[in-house]
Amino acid sequence: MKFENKGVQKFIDESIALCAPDKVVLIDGSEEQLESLRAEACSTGEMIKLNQELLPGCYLHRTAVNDVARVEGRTFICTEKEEDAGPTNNWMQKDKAYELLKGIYKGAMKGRTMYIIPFSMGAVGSPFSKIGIELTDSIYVVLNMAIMTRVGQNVLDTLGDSDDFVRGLHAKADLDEEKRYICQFPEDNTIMSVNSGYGGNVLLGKKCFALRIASYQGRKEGWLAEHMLILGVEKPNGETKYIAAAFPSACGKTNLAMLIPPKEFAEKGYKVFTVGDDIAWIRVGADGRLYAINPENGFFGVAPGTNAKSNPNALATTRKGTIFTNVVHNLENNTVWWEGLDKNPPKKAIDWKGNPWTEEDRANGVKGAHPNSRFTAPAKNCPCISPEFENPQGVPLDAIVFGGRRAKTAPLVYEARDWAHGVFVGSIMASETTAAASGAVGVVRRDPMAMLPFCGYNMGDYFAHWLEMGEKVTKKPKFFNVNWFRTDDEGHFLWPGFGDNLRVLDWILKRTEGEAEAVETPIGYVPRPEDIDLNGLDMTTEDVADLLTVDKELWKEDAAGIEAFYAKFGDKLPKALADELATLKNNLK
Ligand code: OXD
Ligand code: MN
Repeated sequence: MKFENKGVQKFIDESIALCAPDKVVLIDGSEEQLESLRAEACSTGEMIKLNQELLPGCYLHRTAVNDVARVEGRTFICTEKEEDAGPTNNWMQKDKAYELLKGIYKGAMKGRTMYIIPFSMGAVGSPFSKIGIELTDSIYVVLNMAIMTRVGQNVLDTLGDSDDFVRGLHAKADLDEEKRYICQFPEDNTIMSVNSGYGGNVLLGKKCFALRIASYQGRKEGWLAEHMLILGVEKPNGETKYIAAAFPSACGKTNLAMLIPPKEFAEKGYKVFTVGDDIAWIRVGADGRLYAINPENGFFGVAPGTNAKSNPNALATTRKGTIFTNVVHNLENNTVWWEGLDKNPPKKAIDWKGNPWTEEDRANGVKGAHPNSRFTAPAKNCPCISPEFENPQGVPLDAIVFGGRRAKTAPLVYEARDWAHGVFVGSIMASETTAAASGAVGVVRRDPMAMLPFCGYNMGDYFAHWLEMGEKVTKKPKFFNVNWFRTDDEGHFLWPGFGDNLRVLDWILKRTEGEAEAVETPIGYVPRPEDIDLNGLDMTTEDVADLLTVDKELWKEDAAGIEAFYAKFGDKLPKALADELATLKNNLK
């Protein structure tokens, strides 16, 4: 196969020589080609075509049972020097990693087809966008990438003879867990992923490129790649303000991005629009404001718990052109089901492992869908997709929000004093482990900016990069921290969450406009209870007061935890953050 771009040619030739596929196919982005691949995947059992009347264009796929989630323990940042990966990443020396991986990839595509996927993260040709080429031996990967990214010949045309593209090589190999590696080589714009077929490990545009490689590129080039949703709030006066928000995995990012305003807010004229649910690329505009795009073109969302109440927009998004992975196959009407979809699990069904899912299984609490089962759905299906979704210049940010899952420590919302304090607030983000995960309950896991598993370089340098960005932003957004998960002493959530989170976003936006009150506390500005609009909510200002308290003793404990966490970074910890910690401790005296 001939390519005009010499770098592309070299990458493909070398990968073919290494993996030895029987056949090589270029993905041109045409519907005819994708349709023939869907048919081929159905003929081999790799996918199941679902009821085309109820779910047009939808398919079901099951991964191997040992291959159902991202594997952080087998994810590596491969650089020349260990210091450049930093204390929070797994590191492999890059030449050693290439050598190890080449042994595993050798001949891995014998008897298989290699697909060449040229893809763009961000609208093709946008100044924010970046190009990648993923080589894979999986039709499932091709079809998912065609939903999650912009794929096809026009991407190669846009690349021209530039060498600025990310090289991604994925081989399923034997799905051997012991030889599963997800390796990022940020210094070489290269990703190698082998022995997995699970989305987060193999859709290389997502976590591997758009976060790990892109965060490294962003540092070099002066921008930010963040694990953030982007949403627009249209206010009753018709103006739309944009918020980017970072939360650790499984804290409801997709739900917040697709929020349905409470009735009283909708009646006043509030509307919420989704720009992105997982990743934001953020640059400084000519006017000194921050602008963000969502580099993805679809949603790779967790299915269980998604329903007509929790997230009707996400559910509607999955009703056509969607690939479901590891959910229940409802044999009654050839559709899909998952825990939390509704109260009517199908009587005739196949579980995510491919076995009959019986009445007895259900009675014994055996789950039909894997807890990390997913939908891959086109963004354009989303009823509340932002009219600015394709805007090549991105949307201007008025607020940056961080959040975590804290039972007591963090109040419902607080505002940082300035940029450096905002970076501090992001850097101390944390969640407490819940009973749902294995291991001890209530253990604090620090996850700075929700980037712990996704930062492609030393996190101390990442903090410094955030601080430096502030110097270039002359019209700064404000920073906030939210916590939807505060509980009473019996462990009941104190805040209703979901659509009612708009009541908190409303205070946030009013603060950015200088239109809402707050009181200063040792940790930052907190609203007075009466500043949160409770109209239509069965809660009193006293209830909200409970959500807004800042307990100095708990914060003293937290400050000690932050100090221990910061110690990991040694002299890479920026002085500005050490100063912020000192200020916090002083404020708590
Ligand atoms: C995701 C994650 O899949 O953050 O988006 O784990
Ligand atoms: Mn994510």
